[in-house]
Amino acid sequence: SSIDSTNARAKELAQGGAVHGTLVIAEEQTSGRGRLGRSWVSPAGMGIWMSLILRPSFLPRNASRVTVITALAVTDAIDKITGLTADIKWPNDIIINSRKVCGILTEIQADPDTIEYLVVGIGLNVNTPRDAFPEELSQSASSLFMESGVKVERNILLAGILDSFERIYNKYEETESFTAIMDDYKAQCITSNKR
Ligand code: BTX
Repeated sequence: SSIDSTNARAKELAQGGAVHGTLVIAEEQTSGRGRLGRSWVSPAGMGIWMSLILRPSFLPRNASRVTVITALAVTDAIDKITGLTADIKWPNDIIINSRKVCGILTEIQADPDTIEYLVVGIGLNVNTPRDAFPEELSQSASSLFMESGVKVERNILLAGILDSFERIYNKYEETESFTAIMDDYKAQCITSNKR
């Protein structure tokens, strides 16, 4: 129900041998983390705060591709379940109407040619009302509820994200071909060809 950070917990579990596909999900994070030591606001009961443990067969240098796959899975599920059109801001933000609704944090433990484990953290503002964001995020952050005016069943969205993720990830792992995935990413990426 409440945890410091699902990414931190997932890394502990992975270190202890948790299997590929283990999911850590919380109603609330008290120290949700973004990249580069930044924090992620994760109030109780309003969003999806989760971390997936993976043990990929591909090389560590391709680990960042999981962020791309995750971004596509999240936008696909948002589109299918809410009808909202979400864009991707390189490399790891999901944006609707110029505001951030989701961030992705991918962390790996690897040696030079093997990934021991990878943790992909997803923070998605689902039913967050405007006044639940701190003042400093009032211009930059949004939620699916704020954009559509409709509350979304988080379990259904969660299932949709995992379903899309599994489809795209498994196809990549089987074929090791990233071209089609990158084409989809570029088509949705609002930072392409911009400074
Ligand atoms: P980021 O470093 O790209 O973005 C962090 C920045 O986004 C913050 O500095 C702040 O400006 C803004 N921000 C913070 N909270 C929110 C929010 N709820 N909505 C919109 N903007 C916000 C992005 O990092 C990666 C975030 C991953 C979060 C997930 S949640 C599950 C998992 N566990 C964990 O500790 N982190 C990940």
